[in-house]
Amino acid sequence: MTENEGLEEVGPETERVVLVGLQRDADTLESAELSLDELERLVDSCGGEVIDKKVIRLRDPQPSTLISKGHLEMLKPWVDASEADIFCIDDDFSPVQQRNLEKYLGCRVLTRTEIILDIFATHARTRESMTQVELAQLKYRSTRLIGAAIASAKMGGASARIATRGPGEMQLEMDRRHIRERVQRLERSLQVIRSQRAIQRQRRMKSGMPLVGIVGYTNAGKSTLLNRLTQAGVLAENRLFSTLDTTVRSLAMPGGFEVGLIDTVGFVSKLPHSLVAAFRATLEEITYADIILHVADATSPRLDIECAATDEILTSLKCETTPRLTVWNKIDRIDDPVELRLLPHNRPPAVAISALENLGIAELLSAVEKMVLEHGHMATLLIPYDRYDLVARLHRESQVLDSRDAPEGKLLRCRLAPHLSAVVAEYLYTGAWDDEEEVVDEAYEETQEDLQNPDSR
Ligand SMILES: Nc1nc2c(ncn2[C@@H]2O[C@H](COP(=O)(O)OP(=O)(O)OP(=O)(O)O)[C@@H](O)[C@H]2O)c(=O)[nH]1
Ligand SMILES: [Mg+2]
Repeated sequence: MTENEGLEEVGPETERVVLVGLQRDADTLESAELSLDELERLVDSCGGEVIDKKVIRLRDPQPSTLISKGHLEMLKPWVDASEADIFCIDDDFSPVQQRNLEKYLGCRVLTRTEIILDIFATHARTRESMTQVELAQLKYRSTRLIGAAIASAKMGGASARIATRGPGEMQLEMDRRHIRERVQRLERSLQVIRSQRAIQRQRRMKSGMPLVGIVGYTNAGKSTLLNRLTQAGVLAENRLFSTLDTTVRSLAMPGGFEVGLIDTVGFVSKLPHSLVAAFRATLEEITYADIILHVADATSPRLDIECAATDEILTSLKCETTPRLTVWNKIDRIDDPVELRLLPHNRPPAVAISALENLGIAELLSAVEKMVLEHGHMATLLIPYDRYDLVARLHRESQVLDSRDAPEGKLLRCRLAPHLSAVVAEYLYTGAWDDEEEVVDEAYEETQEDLQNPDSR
């Protein structure tokens, strides 16, 4: 029973949150503090108010409470004095540890993962992202449903909000069988979403437009960059995880040809596995990009950690070999000329820009164009002798790797510049290259079929 029972709802009160960072043996105090600052921003993003925060050394994690008895005795009066509704630790820990901490401290205890899941639940707008978030939450919470999570959700009373959103308390109380059924249903609808995405993707691929994926840590300025380049009108805000969906817009390169630019969900350190798994359909778009733009906030105090987290997630998506351009953003906030000069030499190839203040955008565009041209698709062409103009153009505007004379015309192997793919579509060659069995792989045969019969798929 709460004091307010029977009274009119007067709008949500902000929950009071205290944060505890853990400095493990491998961490410096500074890195633990920076991670805790990020947790503060995460809590802020889901509407909580951080009252106070502390870093403690974690030498010997306790199986029952994670934190040692000594530390707990020190923390208890601090939690009481701050009148906190939520005690949040900057890490993931077991449901048993969570339940014991709640019993001892007398308030709700949350993991970092629960905060991130809650932000996703608050920001999800489309059917796709809502389905993905609900799936991630159910999977995470079902592993913690040994009474602890329910007790935890109840502990805050009717006013508890953070980490109780999404699948509501009622759903949390469903038995495991019900949860399993719901998970299966969500997985099925995600499967439908994935196949719809595949169809859209195929259409884009047929258009021959190269794809450029914008990736990077949350709040790096990805959506601001997409808006700057294409007037896409995507929401860009100073809060973590503004974007949970994928937007694709076409962008004309200085040379005239178009690329598809993709903006998508940002990354964060210790991104929960359940979220990566649930957001596979969204993240998958990146795996089809011909080029990746890694946007990084050049002014972030956690730059190395943020870049490493991005690298790690790209590797887990098997994108580590996709050609990558580092885009150092927010240079309007850097005054030191030496730092500015050095930036493009860090993680090359790289460019330095300000998406907000429109600095370095021309350089960025030419760097993207250069990369797209360099890494254009491989193609084998048979050009009739009366189209020597085309052969000359290919030599000029694409990279011709090999050429030989055949009775019907000139055979060329080239890395095709994207703007030429439509021009030469009718000359794609599927026969054998001299003594080789098959020069052209299945992909080109499929392309050929698609070009002749665009409605076949
Ligand atoms: N000073 C400065 N701020 C920038 C720049 N680019 C983006 N920002 C700000 O950084 C914040 C985050 O920008 P977003 O474009 O939403 O970042 P994002 O990478 O899309 O973030 P998520 O979608 O949350 O992952 C906003 O407040 C922007 O105004 C820049 O070049 N300079
Ligand atoms: Mg965004």
